Amino acid sequence: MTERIVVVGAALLDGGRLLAARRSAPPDLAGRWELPGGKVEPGERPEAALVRELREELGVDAEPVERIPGEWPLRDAYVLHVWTARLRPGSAAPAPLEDHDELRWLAPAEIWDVPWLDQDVPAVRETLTRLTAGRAH
Ligand code: 523
Repeated sequence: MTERIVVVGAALLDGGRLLAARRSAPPDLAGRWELPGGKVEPGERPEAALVRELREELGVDAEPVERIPGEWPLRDAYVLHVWTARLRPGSAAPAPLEDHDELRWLAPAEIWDVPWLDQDVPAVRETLTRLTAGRAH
């Protein structure tokens, strides 16, 4: 049986806006926007992977808030799990250090202004529902 590998994605929220990150690689994903994150390493808790990936990719100190229910298939044996997350006090502002070439903080009315990866769309839609319901900020 093929092993299932969880990829964690962060719906990083600040001031009622969602961070979107434009991928710079690989070529078939470059130019599309995603919830930043990456693969959970063997033995690693997914929440710890989320914090690690956000530090590596964006240079931020973040904390997971809550899991968005659901999981979405990616290529091969990967599945995407998403958490809302927020910056810890004193964190640096996010910067595109690796994997991305542009970042945007999107207000609810701007969420669909960028071409998200197809597989991220359901979680982005759910995040938007929470933002507009005032359940996340
Ligand atoms: N996705 C994806 N959406 C999404 C993420 C974070 C990842 O579709 N929000 C896909 C893209 C890749 C796979 O999941 O096919 C792994 O993501 P990647 O490359 O960001 O994971 P890393 O950073 O762990 O990968 P390495 O650079 O190989 O360490």
